[in-house]
Amino acid sequence: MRKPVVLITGASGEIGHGLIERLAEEGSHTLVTLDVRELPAELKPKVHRAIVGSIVDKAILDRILAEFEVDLIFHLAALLSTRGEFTPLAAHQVNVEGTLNLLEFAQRQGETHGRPVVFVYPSSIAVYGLPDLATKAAAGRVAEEQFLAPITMYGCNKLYCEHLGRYYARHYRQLAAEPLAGKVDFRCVRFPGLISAVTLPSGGTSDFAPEMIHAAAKGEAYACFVRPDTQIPFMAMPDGVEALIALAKAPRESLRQTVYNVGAFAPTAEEIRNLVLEAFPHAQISYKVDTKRQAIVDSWPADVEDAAARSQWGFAPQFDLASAFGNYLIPTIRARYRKP
Ligand code: AKB
Repeated sequence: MRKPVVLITGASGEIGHGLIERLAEEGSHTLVTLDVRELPAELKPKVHRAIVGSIVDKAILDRILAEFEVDLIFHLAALLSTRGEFTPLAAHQVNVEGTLNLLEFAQRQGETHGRPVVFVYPSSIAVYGLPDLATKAAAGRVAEEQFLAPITMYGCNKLYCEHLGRYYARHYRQLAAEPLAGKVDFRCVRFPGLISAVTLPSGGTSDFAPEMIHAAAKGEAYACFVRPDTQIPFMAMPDGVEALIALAKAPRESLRQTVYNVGAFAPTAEEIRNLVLEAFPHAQISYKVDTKRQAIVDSWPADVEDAAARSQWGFAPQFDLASAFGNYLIPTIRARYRKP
């Protein structure tokens, strides 16, 4: 009686835009979206239902449970690191309580239709907490089990939700008379800074990269809020979307862990600036370091070790630094702001 669908939360955000385009292109899923903001008009024809509401509203999730049969969830809704530092309790409510609501929703879906619900969850390099720059430089490419000491509310939220997902997948109500775990097939990628050519950055601390490019393309001066030597891993948004889809499709038996690093390239802010100046020679890009946001980015790894994702479910980013800029970011962003 219930319509089988894929549920995407946070669908109006940076990742959601690309994910909806790709899944609609594939055409093999009926999409239902949930976001506190209206779904952008250009995406609405690609989805079956665009619900405006919050993941913290259990009544909305109950209504979705009653109407739709969900086998796959992409849970993208989150308040990112910078925004979360201005409203830490709101970040906890959305990022943790909202995610707990979604995990409980997935559990109930699995109990009603009898199949595991694949729950794809984007975590972040924000779960890492390198104690100082010397340790960050020595650590190089950080593995999933290293330096898990986040210094932002967002990073704390993401790390705790990784554990929540593992609990639902393996240990849920383990003292019950009947086994109830296993209804939620939790799968998580820890994203680096994602750079989209299509959507504008929204409240992240890795946003200096996309902000710099978009400002140059608009002919606006930009003061980068981190030092020139600042290095963290990044990824072009299309590769982030492909990673979510590939992880969702991976055969259960091929996955030997629940949380995976994924990376593509790890430039310094100055290397990004140089690439932007190559494309926009008149761009005015200065540095005005925000020491507090700098401290957040300095706690994140210079790069990540992602061999497990590559070997267990075939993660393979299409874009390296040069092609991300040359073939995706610069041409798409330039076209976006080209004056008619
Ligand atoms: C942020 O900057 O908060 C996010 C992230 C790195 O997860 N883009």
